[in-house]
Amino acid sequence: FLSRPSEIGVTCVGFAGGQNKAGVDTGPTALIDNGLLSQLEKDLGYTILHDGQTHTYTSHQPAPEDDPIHRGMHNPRAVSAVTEQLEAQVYAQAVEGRFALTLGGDHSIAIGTIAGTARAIRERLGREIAVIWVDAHADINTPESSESGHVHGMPVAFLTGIAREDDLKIFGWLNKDTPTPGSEGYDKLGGKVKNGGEGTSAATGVLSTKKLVYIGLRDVDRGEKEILRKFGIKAFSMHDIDKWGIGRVMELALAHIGSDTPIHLSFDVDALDPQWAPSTGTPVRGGLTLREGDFIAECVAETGSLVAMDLVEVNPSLEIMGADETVRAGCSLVRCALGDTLL
Ligand code: Z70
Ligand code: MN
Ligand code: MN
Ligand code: MN
Repeated sequence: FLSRPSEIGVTCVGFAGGQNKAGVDTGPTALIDNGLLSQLEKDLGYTILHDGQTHTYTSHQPAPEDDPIHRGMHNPRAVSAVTEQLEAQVYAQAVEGRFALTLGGDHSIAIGTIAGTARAIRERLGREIAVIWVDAHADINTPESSESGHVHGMPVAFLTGIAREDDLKIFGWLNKDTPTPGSEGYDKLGGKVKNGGEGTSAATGVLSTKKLVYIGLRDVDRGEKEILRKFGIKAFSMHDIDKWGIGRVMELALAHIGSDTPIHLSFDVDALDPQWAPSTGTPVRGGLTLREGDFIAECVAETGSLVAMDLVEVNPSLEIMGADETVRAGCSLVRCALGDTLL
């Protein structure tokens, strides 16, 4: 139902405000300087549409003194402003049938990319997207469950509607087409009051909790585990990968999504073991090998249903000795997702 896109629309997002370590904003430049876009163009034959900029959206962001902590979140208005702009950019690529590739930046930017892909695919194909979230972390904290206040640990909660925000300056744009919290049948966070069946709760957002699959988890907060259980979200941890092997895990993950479903792949480079990707804000040992990461991307490419990808959390200023290796690993993941290693 999808033809292989011949064009890739690239968006570079130099944003670090979803967490507290400087340098992740230079991730896109490092990936491009390593030759990523020319590899996709020359080796893989894609037409690249890129404005040549790494967007920092500075004119859209409030000054730090105008962005105080809200519900424990750091820089909430800045994250909201950046992701709102990014949503429109990714939408504009995907609605034209281009593959939407976004280079981050910290993972909070997925609020914008996934919302943009979801809107474009709904409009262009009348379909709901699925998301494969590859990460050491679940990034599904609500502002209240978060211990850090970093919004890069919350994007999935906002996208699924598990977390809601009433302040129009903060993610108001994200909720405009979904039910108002507190309205009939919905609780204060926008979750459905009634049981969603099979003993799990339901939420409404731009992404359905049923169309979400995690791979690579190994550092999940207590509150997040509760959320995953409550909403019955499909997750394959490193334990599952050790137990079943990455081949079986990918079969199960793709079976959960179902065939003929447009897929957005959101890949946090910290899913890889620090041996291959040390230059990232929150490295966690016991992760994916580079080959397993590439294999995940290849399997998703093989479905022919991949419409968008994020590559995030590459921070070349951390573990400088390993920065090159981390950047090369990131480039490899993107090339694999675009079919490089398929025969
Ligand atoms: C933790 C939090 C996180 C990435 C760290 C960590 C989240 N659960 N995500 N690094 N990429 O702060 O909510
Ligand atoms: Mn992440
Ligand atoms: Mn992570
Ligand atoms: Mn954090």
